[in-house]
Amino acid sequence: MEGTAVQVLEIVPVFEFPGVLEEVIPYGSGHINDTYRVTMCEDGRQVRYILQRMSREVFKNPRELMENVEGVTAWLKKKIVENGGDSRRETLNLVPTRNGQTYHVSADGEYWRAYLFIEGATCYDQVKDDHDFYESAVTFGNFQRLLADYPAQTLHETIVNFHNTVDRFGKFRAAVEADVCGRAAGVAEEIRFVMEREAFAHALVDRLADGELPLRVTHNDTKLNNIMIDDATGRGICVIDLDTVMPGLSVYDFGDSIRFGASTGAEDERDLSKVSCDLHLFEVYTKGFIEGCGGALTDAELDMFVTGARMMTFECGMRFLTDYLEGDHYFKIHREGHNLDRCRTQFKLVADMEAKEAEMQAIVNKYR
Ligand code: ADP
Ligand code: GN1
Ligand code: MG
Repeated sequence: MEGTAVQVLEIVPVFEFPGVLEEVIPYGSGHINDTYRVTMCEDGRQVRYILQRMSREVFKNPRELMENVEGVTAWLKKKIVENGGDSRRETLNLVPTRNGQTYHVSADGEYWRAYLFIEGATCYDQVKDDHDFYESAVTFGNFQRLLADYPAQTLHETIVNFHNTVDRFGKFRAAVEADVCGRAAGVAEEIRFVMEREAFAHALVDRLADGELPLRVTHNDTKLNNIMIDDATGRGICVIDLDTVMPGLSVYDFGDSIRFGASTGAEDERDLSKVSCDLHLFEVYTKGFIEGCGGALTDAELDMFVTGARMMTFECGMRFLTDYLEGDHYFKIHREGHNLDRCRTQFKLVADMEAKEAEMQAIVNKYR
């Protein structure tokens, strides 16, 4: 079997999914893992699960990654139960393998895991109304609060220097210099955009280093499609995609949500005239996130919210461009130039946020 890709259908029987298999389909629009939705027929009713092949390109130490997921989900479950919530819907629940493991290593060396499928809730790729975005903000803020006293020293750093924008800048520069695909000449304008902002790349990292900004347990990937909104109540119910829960800055979580959700266009929109930072959505999210964090934020953190939004957008654009230069090995792409399209929307947003900085700060000041 070594060297041959193991098919998803061979993996289904490994996990504790009672009943008879009805269907397995690729699912969701994440850029990292291979996600499938499994439907079983159990006692005449359909029961669904999420089955994922974790990206080996991205997660170099899947065992440690799974230790984090186990630890964080168990912690959240305990808190949810204490608060009288429904722990089968308000946090991810790992489904074990038939021999009691939380993940499976297939013959081709891939790592697999399964979760209960959260029913009656939706992951949105774009904001459809203010209310959903507000709910996502409260839920992400609340998530940070629930993890405030998590034993951070037990968390593995699943991706080292994940939001170290200075380190990202260095890797970007190396990718430009190596130019392994010969693509650099075609993106001179985008490269210049990054180079002009070398000093900016330090704005958060330096404040973390000098102790001005506190290190917290954060999600680090707070885009709108990493949260589930209840179809019946419209409430944010569950934060998903826990692969990057690590010590980080509160403004990373705030900023990444703005980057994705407050944009008037999709992350990969090719018509850049459709892409800008919507100040109304920025306000909606700011209000919700501050409420969700429940007074835990310091003045220094609130001072950095606007920078956080710009930084996460800049960093993500730089990451997409790095991946484009290196031949698209990190983010999944679905068309030629996809990572370049994504990079361009991010840089359009960064420029827009630079122009709107004073207005954005005034909004943060209104809710602090
Ligand atoms: P990636 O790291 O590739 O983004 P995610 O863990 O975010 O992977 O999963 C991809 C998508 O699968 C999500 O955006 C969501 O639509 C769906 N998904 C993941 N977990 C669940 C779940 N437990 N219940 C329902 N849908 C889920
Ligand atoms: C990836 O896994 P997913 O699709 O939710 C990436 C994020 C980026 C995002 C850009 C582990 O998120 O850091 O911000 O794409 N996740 C990882 O859309 O690198
Ligand atoms: Mg995701």
